[in-house]
Amino acid sequence: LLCPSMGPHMSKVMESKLQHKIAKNKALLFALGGRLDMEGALTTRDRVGIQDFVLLDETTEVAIISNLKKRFSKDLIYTYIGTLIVSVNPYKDLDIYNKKQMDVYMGVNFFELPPHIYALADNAYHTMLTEFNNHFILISGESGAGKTEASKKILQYYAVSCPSTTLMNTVRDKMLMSNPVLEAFGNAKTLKNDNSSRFGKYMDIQFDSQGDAVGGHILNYLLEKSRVVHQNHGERNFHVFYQLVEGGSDDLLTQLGLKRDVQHYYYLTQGECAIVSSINDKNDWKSVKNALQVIEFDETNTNHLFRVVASVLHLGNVHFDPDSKGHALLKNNTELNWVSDLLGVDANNLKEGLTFRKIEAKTEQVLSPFTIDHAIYVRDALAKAIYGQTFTWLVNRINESMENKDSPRKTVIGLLDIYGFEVFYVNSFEQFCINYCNEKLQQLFIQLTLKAEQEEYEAEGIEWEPVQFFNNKIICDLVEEKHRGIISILDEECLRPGDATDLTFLDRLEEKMGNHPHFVTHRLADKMTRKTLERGDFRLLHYAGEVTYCVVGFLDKNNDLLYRNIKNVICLLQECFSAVDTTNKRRPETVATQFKNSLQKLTEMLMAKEAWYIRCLKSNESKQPGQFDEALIRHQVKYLGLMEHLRVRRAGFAYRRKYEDFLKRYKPLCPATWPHWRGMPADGVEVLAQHLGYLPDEYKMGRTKIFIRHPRTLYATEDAYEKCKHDLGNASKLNFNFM
Ligand code: AD9
Ligand code: MG
Repeated sequence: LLCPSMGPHMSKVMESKLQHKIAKNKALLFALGGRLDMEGALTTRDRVGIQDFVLLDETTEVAIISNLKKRFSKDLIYTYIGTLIVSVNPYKDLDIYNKKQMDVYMGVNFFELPPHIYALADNAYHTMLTEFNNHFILISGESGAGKTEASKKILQYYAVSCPSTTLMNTVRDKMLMSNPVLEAFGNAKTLKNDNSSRFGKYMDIQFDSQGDAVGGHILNYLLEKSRVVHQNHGERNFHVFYQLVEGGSDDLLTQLGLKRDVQHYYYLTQGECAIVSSINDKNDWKSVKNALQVIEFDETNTNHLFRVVASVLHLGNVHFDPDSKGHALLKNNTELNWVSDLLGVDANNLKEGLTFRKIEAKTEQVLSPFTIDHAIYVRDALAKAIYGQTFTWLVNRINESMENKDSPRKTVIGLLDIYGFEVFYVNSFEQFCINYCNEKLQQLFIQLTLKAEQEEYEAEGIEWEPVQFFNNKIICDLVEEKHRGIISILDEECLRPGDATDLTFLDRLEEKMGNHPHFVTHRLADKMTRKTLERGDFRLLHYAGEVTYCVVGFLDKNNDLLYRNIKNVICLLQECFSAVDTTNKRRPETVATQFKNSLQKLTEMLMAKEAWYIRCLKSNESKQPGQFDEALIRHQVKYLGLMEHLRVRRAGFAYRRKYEDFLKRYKPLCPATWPHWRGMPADGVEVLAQHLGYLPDEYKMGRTKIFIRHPRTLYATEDAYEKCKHDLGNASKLNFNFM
């Protein structure tokens, strides 16, 4: 029991133990890849690759990619770097997400089984329970890499595997069912992903002290509202529109005045791809309706939701003709009457709001007629506002439904699933916001992992080789710095009375940012990147690659203004629009500034939690199973900083634990420390380490923690501990607390 279980003396005991385990659970063969190498299990390693990059022989890019490729070809899509998971999108259903698999991963030591997001979910959960602290799982990667799928799998894991009561089951069902509803309203087909998240989502899963999931809360970030009125070629509007038209019952469509023909609706046809082979709108409609019931949407709320969706479709079909002076006249009243009917607003007010601007002079109100372009602009602004507010209302209702009303809340695990980095042929304000958000998350990752890791070594007084990594703070600053960043300059132009336009905004940018190493103006483009820029474009060199943004629409989208008289019209939609305050005369914050502030708050909130990471990689651009595009993977490996992360982990130590905790757990393994160690915990750990036969190079003693270089050392200690626990428990019936 107490024999040295490590180092040169370990082989016999450990070997037989390993053989036994291997026979029992083949998974361990993969898990202990590094160690098994030494024992001649090279074939396994050759076949399926190494499951933790920390155990790779060399940390070159070639080695990493070849390992990923090897594993991908065997449908092993997950690989660890320490406790971080790298996931490669398989673009096919794998039989690894089921109750059986969940059971396998429940309560198992992180490295004992093949990598899986269940292992990460389970470890976050158990750490939360034992350490009584809050956690979050940061899921990142570019558009289509698999973030949303990963977040759903994790939620399912908690829903299925945490202890439960009937009451809790309802909360869980609601959390699970919030997904199809939010995806219907917030996801859409883009060129990158058939189910692309067009909003950012952070979901707290709240647990009580028993570990029961007792509630949930969602924060949503900047919905891409412009999609409601415009879609690029090959893209669609939000799923819910197609679902309703394809799947709604005949009765419902009649009530809403809709035709069962997506081609009939201007807002659904601009991308010319209403039908997508991977999407079944009819079935999805059924799931959404069912989900709405689970999250306790009563008939009134559900009706309200459908009426809004239908009203947007009708609004898109409101067209204008010019009168003799070129002013906008409604082509006909049919669609407008439907809108007024569905939203319960006065048709004349609505008509006036769409074709005139009401200017309030000192004593009177003057109506100024719109041109056709202007009327279309106002119509689209109204559609976006209605949809955007409805989305916020929906999230609020879902939150009310998932609210934990009874159990005292203890701790949370947050799931962050935000729109991934994206580059299209034409990139606009939306991509600017999305890519900025990804910069912020990369910065958070850097701060929390690479820097934290280095700082911890320094704080613990442990020597190590500093690892150079690219810190994208410079790009975050470029975008968000007060008074100097792009957002500030954009806001200044938005507020500047007079002749401010998208192009004057670009001029200001060029004046102020001209020399920034990550900003390229069209004047400098040739020199710097040899790629020309159109007048009207600027280019940012993001951490994940360069993106050319077209400034057209930046000011408008950032202002996101609705004329007062049209605002008054939608204000009649009392419940949905309680957030629209027409009495407030102060100019609201611009869209980019609101977004910046909300990201700032999010970052601060996350910094106070313990982090877990899933880095998702896109395997190919054509969304095909079995295709591993090496160049694409290499690019992502590079910009996600996986090499640096690995080097940091390798330069350092895979495992670390506070002396007190380490001693508390493993003290039964050594007669000198069991049952009590009277001295300093650090001295006790040293005695323990010596006794366990740790080689000098294998561990370091920091100021407050022991650092262990390889996971295998820990596995062996854990094995000894498990055996000891068993033997001691049987032999003496001692009632001691091991952990
Ligand atoms: V975006 O930034 O929201 O545009 P995501 O969220 O990263 O993006 P998503 O999770 O939606 O990507 O995955 C894209 C598609 O890849 C899914 O619709 C699935 O068809 C496919 N996918 C992703 N992960 C898995 C998986 N683990 N197993 C099978 C997967 N298919
Ligand atoms: Mg997504």
